[in-house]
Amino acid sequence: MVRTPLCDLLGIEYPILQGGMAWVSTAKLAAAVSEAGGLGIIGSGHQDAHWVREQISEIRKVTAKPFGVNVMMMSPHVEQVMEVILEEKVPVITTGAGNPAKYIPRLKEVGTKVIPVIPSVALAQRLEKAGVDAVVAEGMESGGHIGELTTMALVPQVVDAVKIPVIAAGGIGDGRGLVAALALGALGVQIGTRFMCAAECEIHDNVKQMILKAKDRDTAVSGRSTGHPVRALKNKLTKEYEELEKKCAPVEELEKLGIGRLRAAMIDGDTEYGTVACGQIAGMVKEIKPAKEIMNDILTGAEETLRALGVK
Ligand code: TUI
Repeated sequence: MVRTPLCDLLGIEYPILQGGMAWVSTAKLAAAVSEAGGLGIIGSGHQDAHWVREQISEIRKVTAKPFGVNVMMMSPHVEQVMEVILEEKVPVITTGAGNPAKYIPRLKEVGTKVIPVIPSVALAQRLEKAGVDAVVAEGMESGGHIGELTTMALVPQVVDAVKIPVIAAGGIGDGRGLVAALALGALGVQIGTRFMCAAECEIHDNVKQMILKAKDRDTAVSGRSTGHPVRALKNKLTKEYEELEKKCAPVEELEKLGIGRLRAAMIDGDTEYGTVACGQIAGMVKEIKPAKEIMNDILTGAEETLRALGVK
């Protein structure tokens, strides 16, 4: 089975992290991934500290294995969420959409491993100096808030620029992607979209069905002009965004259009006017199955790929 030094660093069996997706990655999904030998990650998004504490309590009821919490640095609750993470001595945090440097000393004191998601070499280097344990280099094939570089271009440049472990994310959904990431020098992968169609994932069924039907060109990036580009499945909302951006609509108008839309998709199942955030590999997701089977598919796929390449 595929194992790397990242497994020892995090106390997991396989070098697979499940993306900490807002409104998607609940304790139930994260527990299933951790139980299957990966690192399940609770996505805290814009949720408050109380919600995060409850989710940590939920995951601890069902698994004794390591887990993570993703902290969205643009959340209005970020300070209080970090306090909960410190109090609960969460094993691992990942961060997104910003720089967690100021929290690192206190997190290290309680033994929390800190793994920021980064879209560039410069930020990876800055955070390595600040003492992070690893980085997730996330390419723009990902869903949700994205950077500018592709995974293929970003990962090897980050690998060459830092000494800490690099985890690849963006456009990875099966064993071939895992092997490709390892070939680029990553010690593991973070996978989001594939786990949205896990049986344990609690998002609305409309979203799962839309992903199952998606083809390769069905995602679009909205909001480039606001400085916060978001990849999601094309629908009436992304069409409206496109038209407003073409007309050079004011940033406030564009931002107003996005408020509450992620929740509308994931919880209420509004696949027409909600933000159905997901990555470009949506076109490869063909079945809903338990997280353990998804993990097995990825791992056996990786072994088959290595065999086909003649790697022992
Ligand atoms: O964070 C994500 N994906 C997300 S966050 C999210 S909620 C949201 N919705 C609208 C706007 C913004 C967020 C939905 N999906 N992925 C990790 C990620 N982090 N991608 C890009 C970044 C990033 C961007 C800039 C990380 C650091 C950064 O640094 C800026 C700085 O402070 O230097």
